[in-house]
Amino acid sequence: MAQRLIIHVDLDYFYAQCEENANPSIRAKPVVVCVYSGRTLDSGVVSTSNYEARKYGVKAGIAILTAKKQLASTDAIFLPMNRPLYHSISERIMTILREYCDLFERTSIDEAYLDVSENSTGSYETAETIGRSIKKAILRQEQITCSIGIAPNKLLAKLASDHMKPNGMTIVTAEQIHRFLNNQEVNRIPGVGKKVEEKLHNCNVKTIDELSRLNPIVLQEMFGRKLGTFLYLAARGEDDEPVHEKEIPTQISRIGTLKENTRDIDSILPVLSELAKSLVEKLQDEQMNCKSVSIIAILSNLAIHTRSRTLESSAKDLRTIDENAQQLLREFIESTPQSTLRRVGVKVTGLSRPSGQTKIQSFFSAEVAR
Ligand code: DCP
Ligand code: CA
Ligand code: CA
Repeated sequence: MAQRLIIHVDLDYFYAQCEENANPSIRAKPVVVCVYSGRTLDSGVVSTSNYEARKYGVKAGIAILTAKKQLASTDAIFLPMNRPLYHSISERIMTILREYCDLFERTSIDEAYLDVSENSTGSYETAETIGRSIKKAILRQEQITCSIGIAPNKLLAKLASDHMKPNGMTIVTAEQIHRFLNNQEVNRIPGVGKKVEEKLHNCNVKTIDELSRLNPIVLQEMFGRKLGTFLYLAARGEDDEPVHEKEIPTQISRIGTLKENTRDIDSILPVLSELAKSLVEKLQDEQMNCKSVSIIAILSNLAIHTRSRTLESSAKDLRTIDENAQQLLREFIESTPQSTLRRVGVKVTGLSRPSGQTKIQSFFSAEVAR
């Protein structure tokens, strides 16, 4: 069997890069994407920023007000989050990525693991060529840069993609693991948060190298069996987590309780729309379409009723799902003159994930072989 080879892709300053592409004139300026809380004009936190803004210490999680102070001397651009834009770009990029591997696992809006063991035939050289092709394809089709890590497992691939940002590519072969990990800080290991870091610092462990010198028994005593073992192996660059193809769920639903029991359509519709919105976010996150929309009505006597309809074609947009849910609710209320609703819900079924099924790696391997 060919040795395992995993590619981890992480898109660079993702939300801010999407904004730059939507409006190229802001590209040279510091760009800050904000989550406004709405309490006062500037209250809220930074979602992300481009690398120009990062030069001023502006990064995810800091207060918008702090960012404004730090960028006061610049012509920085502050923008509200535009989730639907980032979702649709992410979705198109994930579709590109799926074509380059045997197994695919998306782990967030801007990250994915690709198991390329087979289509690279275990060769780092071929994996590197695949990495370069991925970068080229994403740049050509979406004008987005990414950072790539290539390694024998997910843990190292993730650390490698983080190693050189933005627009980097880092390869860690089995022989290079020790040198690669040596001087990195323990908090680089995914899963090592503030608490674990603090405990390790208390025993003078700051680097992964220092971590690797701790006895496994001591680690298990400090962190429990599971985390202790994970840390012991991680310090050695060992990880055998497979790249999981996420299974397609059969349905997604959202249910909410009404302020008071009612059959007044105007007071139920806003609740239903909010639920539809949250459901559509999940649907888009999962890159799925649905074929049917249902509403769930839980009456004041706790009886549960549902009404469903099949869509003309699969959809995942808010308008289609919201309009169909509203229509179903109207029909339900009209057809049940005695009913008073206590809770209401929306559900989608017939889920499918479009595209990504056509694999081009066979063509690709042929091209590499030539
Ligand atoms: N994000 C957010 N709030 C956070 C962290 C991230 O809203 N605290 C969002 C915005 C990011 C996206 O998730 O663009 C991806 O997160 P990353 O941690 O990968 O950060 P970036 O892609 O922005 O930057 P980098 O180039 O460092 O990967
Ligand atoms: Ca990123
Ligand atoms: Ca990320």
